[in-house]
Amino acid sequence: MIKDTAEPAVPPPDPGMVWTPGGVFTMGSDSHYPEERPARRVRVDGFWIDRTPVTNDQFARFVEQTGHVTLAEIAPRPEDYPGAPRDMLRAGSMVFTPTRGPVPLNDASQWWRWTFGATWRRPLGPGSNLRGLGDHPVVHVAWPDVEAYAAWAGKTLPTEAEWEFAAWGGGPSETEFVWGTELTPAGRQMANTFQGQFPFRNTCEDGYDRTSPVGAFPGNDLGLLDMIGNVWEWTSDWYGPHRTAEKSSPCCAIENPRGGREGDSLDPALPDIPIPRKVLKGGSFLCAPSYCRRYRPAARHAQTIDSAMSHLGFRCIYRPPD
Ligand SMILES: [Ca+2]
Repeated sequence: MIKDTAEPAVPPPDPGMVWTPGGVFTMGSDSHYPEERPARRVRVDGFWIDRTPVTNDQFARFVEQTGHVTLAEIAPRPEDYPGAPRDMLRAGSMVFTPTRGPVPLNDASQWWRWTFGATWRRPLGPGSNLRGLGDHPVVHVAWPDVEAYAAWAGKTLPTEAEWEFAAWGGGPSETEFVWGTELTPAGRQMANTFQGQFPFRNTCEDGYDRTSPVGAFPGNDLGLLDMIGNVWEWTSDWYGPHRTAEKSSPCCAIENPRGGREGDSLDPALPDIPIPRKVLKGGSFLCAPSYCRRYRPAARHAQTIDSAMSHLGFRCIYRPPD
């Protein structure tokens, strides 16, 4: 039985949150990237979710009230990063930097630049600021920052299943895109993604070369904005392959899955840096047909919990108390 299909009488901590009635949907995909497999029936209980990603204005209020210092503002400790050159152990974050021309698309170091002094307040590094970006999603926030924000707001972070169900608008999940079968139906841009030739020529047919104000694109059936594109969003699930044991049987859906185990989320390619990884969802302004077709609810990405980036933000949920 699905809990909480009807909105509970007790309100969420923030009246602007959107109620997502509990339900069953197809999570994952057998038709796209391997990490999205297998498609399976999943059931989630109802919850409230932020209508938009957390904005710079909202994050500024949190910092003002709590004095929170984000991870990107703190120099990494040498003992946490054995082998890292000392001159790199300064506070900073990863900033997308377009290349001059075509580069191998399997080498993200070509367009990601570790930038000293890049923080949520200075999204492009020293000399940049938040002027005109108050209603854009906050970026350069690592996992401890989003956890601290959620605790302050009396909320929590969604699981991957909750996030994916909400991205579908709590409804059918059978088409490739939330809005149908085409990325740009009748030429209409439905989300902030990347047009042109990645990563050097962004033609900005959607109007934005980096983040966009939340709500610049159409909402889904629940009225949720920017679930797809704009910025990737943190979820609370530890990253791991969707377990085959999780594959649903014909009769039964998997109930409220909570992701993998922390110890299994480490990146096997980096054995010397055992930093666990969470699942990101939704894609960003850097998703492009030629590079990364992750502007779909089933798409997922692994992110080490200490990492902040210029295309990574979050939104919160609130589960009704038992
Ligand atoms: Ca764009």
